[in-house]
Amino acid sequence: MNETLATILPLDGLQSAGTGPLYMKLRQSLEDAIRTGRLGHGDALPAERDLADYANVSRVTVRKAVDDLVKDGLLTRKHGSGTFVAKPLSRVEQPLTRLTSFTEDMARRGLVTRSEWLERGLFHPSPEEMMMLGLAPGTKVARLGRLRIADDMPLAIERASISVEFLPDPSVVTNSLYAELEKKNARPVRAIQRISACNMKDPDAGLLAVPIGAAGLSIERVSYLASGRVVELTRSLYRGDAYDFVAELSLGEK
Ligand code: 16G
Repeated sequence: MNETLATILPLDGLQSAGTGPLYMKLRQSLEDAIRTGRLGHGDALPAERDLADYANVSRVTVRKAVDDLVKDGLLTRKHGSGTFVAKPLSRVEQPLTRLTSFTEDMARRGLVTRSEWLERGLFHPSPEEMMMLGLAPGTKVARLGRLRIADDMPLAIERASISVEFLPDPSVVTNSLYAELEKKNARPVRAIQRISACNMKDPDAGLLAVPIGAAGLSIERVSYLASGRVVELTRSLYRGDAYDFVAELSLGEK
């Protein structure tokens, strides 16, 4: 084991090399092994005790180095089975001109999507929902709050409000909201989307598996039917490290 470790993780002079805390030096050696591919995606890290023995440091030092790499997304901990080298994050490039759904966008990229439900039901609307969705007094609103996950990576938190007229029973939405709206001839044909920068707070940061304060994109989408009726008001929080929104620009007519 130590012979293999010596090739994967050369630690010559870890104790004497340079200044700075020991855990940072160990962290750097582990990071180098990951970045150069000596430790590949999915590889298991040796047990904390073995790593501590091999590097001749305390288990606390190993834990701090590993914690740091987990926080930065280079390693992941799987409950009960150990610590593994994480899959590198590939950014999603999302055109800003097509009115597509999350499920369709991910399917086009060959990614498998799933959602964790944060909220799904009928509620008394807020004054904003009443106004934006044009709800009659006394009617309810359907709310769908979801953590959206593609290939096991949480990408966004989406909170959608839909008039009961278009979605009387929110429990019918299992995967795609737009697919359900389509069945009712209420799939939006036009939308206005507003994107702004934000910093992640808890509990959103925890759900999206990013550190508190990490960069995020806050997106509001108001979608319309051909008749001009608003069908959807959705507020979303996307991971800033996972998304590029791309718009094609052309020279306007003079
Ligand atoms: C997209 C939309 C969201 C819409 C959802 C429907 C953005 C920022 N948001 O994620 O407004 O509700 O798609 O997806 O693009 P679904 O049909 O997979 O539920």
